Formats: sequence, C-alpha cells, structure tokens
Amino acid sequence: MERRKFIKNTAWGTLALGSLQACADNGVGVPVNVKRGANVLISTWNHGLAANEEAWKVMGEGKSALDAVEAGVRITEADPKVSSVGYGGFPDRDGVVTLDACIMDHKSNAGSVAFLQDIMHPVSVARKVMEDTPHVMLVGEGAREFALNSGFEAQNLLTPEAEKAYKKWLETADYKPVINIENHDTISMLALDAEGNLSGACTTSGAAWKMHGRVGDSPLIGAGLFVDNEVGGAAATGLGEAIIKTAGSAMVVELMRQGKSPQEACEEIVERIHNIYKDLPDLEYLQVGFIALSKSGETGSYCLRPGFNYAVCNETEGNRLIDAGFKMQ
Ligand code: SD4
Repeated sequence: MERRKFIKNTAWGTLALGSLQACADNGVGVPVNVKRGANVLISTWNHGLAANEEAWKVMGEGKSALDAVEAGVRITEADPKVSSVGYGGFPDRDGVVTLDACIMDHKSNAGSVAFLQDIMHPVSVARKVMEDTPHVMLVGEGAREFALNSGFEAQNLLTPEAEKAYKKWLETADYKPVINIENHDTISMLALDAEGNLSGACTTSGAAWKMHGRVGDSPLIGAGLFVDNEVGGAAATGLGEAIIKTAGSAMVVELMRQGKSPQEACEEIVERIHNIYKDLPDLEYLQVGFIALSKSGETGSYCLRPGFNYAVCNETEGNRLIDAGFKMQ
C-alpha cells in the first residue's frame, strides 16, 4: 500500500505520527527505532505484507496485539495461492495437508496445534486451546475434534493446484527439504500494540512432502515462536528441525534479555545454527530465518542464506518488504 494512503486509512495514524521519533533508514537488516507506545508489526516473507495490512487495521480499531496477529495470519491461511500455509498448502508425502500453528500473548499464555487436518484456520484453533483449555498444545485427531466441537468447520484443504504439484512430485518422490525452492514458507507475525504489549503467531503447512506425522518448529513454543513481554518476541521460518534443535525463538528472546538488540540476537542464533551444520552435508539445503521485535519497538531479522524477506509496518513508514541480511551464499 502506498505510504500516505496507508497512514490516512488508519483512524489514529495522524495522531500517532506526532508522538513518534524519527525512524532510522531501514536498509537490509537495519533495525527500525520507534518510541514505545507506537504500533509495530513484523511478519515473515512477502505474504507478510497482506497479513500486516489486516493486522494493522485491527490494531487501528483499538484491538490488542493478540487480536492483530491472529487476524493477520488468517489472511495467509485462507489464501489458496500461498502453498506453504493453511488452505492450498502442499501436502505431506501421503498427499495429506497437515497444519501446525501457535499463538502467544503478553501474559505468556500460549496455545498450539500440530498435525491438524481439515481446518483452514489453525491459528484460531490454537487461540481456543490457549483460552478455553487448561493445556497448551493439542495434536492430530484430538486437535481436529476439539476444533469441530468449538465450531470450526471441516473442509478439504487440498486445492487442485496443490494436488497437481503433489502428483508431479510423486513422479520421483525424491525428498530433500530445499527451503525457498520448495516454497514452504511459514507466516510468523509479531506485534507491539499501543499498550506496549507484545504477541505473536506462527502458522504453516510445514515442509512440503514431509513424512506423514512430521511436526516442525512452527507450533512449538520456544522454537517457532516466543514472546516475553518484558523483553520482546521472536519467530522463525526455515528448516524446522534446525530451529527446534537450537530452541531458536526462545534463544533470540533470551539473547535480547541479555542486552543484545533484536538484530544482534537474530544474527547470533543464525551463527550458532551455522556452526552446528557447517561441516554436515545438510548445510547444502539448510535455510533458517528469524524475525524479532523488542518491547521498545525495535525490529531485527537475519537468515542463513539470501532469499528471506520480511514485512515491517509502523506509523512512520507504512508497510514495507525488507530483504533480510544473511550469513552465507
Ligand atoms: C517447518 N519452519 O515446518 C517450517 C517451514 C518453514 O520456510 O518455515 N519454511 O519446518
């Protein structure tokens, strides 16, 4: 969206503008500095732009960061053209679309679903798990049953396009999780609202052609997403196995707690993952990317290889796509 129009479209945008600090020029990987009290969104990949737009609208209505992240990523979940999230997501090697998602709020409440089938909005089921059950995580058939009992409708999530891609893959049935090329890109979103509260959400169909039953980092609190309202939030995309093994998002937040900026924290976790994988053959197809948002509204992002981008939205600069800095070619 064009910046002026974007600001005009938000009821409170003009008011908020007056109270903001100037933002740093945001080139590749350079953090944005916004005074506390301003709304800020950061989302993974280019589908983050549309997700941010919706989330921004929701925060403009005075709703919370939690409402914003849920509403934002639902846009991506419902988009049949996004072959890596929700409806239209590529299936596993058995031809079944299975979804992973989680959500976390500023009070450290968390909800999650994994290996969920037939439900278009796993993030909303995750929120229900958070709000309506004593648990954090439901998986598989139990998660599906819970969703149906909570009023969600079952539907076929395998679009004709995804089925066609699956049939093509079946011709060789050769599995190598080549991130960015397979185009299995999770949407993760972090939001800071006008109250100074942070929330995050993460939702994905996971690695295309994965083993039936495989769960990645995305629904795991601390791996795909972590929010600590005293410090900041972080979220991940890329090869889930590498992110799980390093407790990726929780580690980014902990590094921020120890004084690192969101940018420095993202760089350090990518460095650690690189050190683990650098002598392994898996490095060949490894990609990981992180986004982070501090309590003061500063953003950061970093990835292993070029190709990862993310969308940042704030009052002064609107909604923009930024190429993340990277460690290696
Ligand atoms: C997973 N992290 O299931 C997800 C996939 C992803 O960019 O984010 N790809 O491993």
